[in-house]
Amino acid sequence: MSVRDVTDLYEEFGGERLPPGQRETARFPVLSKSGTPSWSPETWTFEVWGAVEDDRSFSLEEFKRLPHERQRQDFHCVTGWSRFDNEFTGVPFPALAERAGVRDDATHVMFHGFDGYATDLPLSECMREEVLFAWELDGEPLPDDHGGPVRVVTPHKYAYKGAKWVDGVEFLTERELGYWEKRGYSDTANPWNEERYS
Ligand SMILES: Nc1nc2c(c(=O)[nH]1)N[C@H]1C(S)=C(S)[C@@H](COP(=O)(O)O)O[C@H]1N2
Ligand SMILES: [Mo]
Repeated sequence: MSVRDVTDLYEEFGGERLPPGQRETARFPVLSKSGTPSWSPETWTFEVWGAVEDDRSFSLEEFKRLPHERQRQDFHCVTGWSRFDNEFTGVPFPALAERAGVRDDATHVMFHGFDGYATDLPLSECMREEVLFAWELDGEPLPDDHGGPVRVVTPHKYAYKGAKWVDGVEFLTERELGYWEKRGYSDTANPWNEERYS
């Protein structure tokens, strides 16, 4: 599979590849509000609901048959580390949105993880090819600690905007706040402006 390199997206934000206040690391630390939840490929389902034409539900097999691609991306954690050149394979957000038929009154999105996590973004910030529902990291199945079977990655935002263990996307008609956004993390989360806290 060919790789789309999106590591130059920082140019859109007018900054350096390494955002201010970040340190590059080769490790990939694990950060979760609680432990790593368990799941099984037979019972895992992915739901799309809210301001859409049709609610949708996918099995893991169905989900992986959606249009997907491999991308090389950077990953910026709000706690101060960045990991460059991660290769994630998954469904770009706009492809999933097209399947669901997003209604005109949808303005925001809530991503839900099956550990009880949630994180929100404006719809316009999700309708980008590099927002992926990813199930592979560097050619291997996404490790459970990093959100397997499927997680969201948001290379244009701090990584708390990328829900691990994602099993639901809710289209909203007004802004709501996710888990960390309710607890004082920035809702906009632009790493090049150091939008860490609200
Ligand atoms: N479902 C879920 N997603 C989550 C979290 C979480 O606790 N639960 N933590 C977030 C935070 S704060 C960060 S920094 C990244 C960490 O991803 P990593 O563990 O793969 O490094 O996942 C984000 N997504
Ligand atoms: Mo984080």
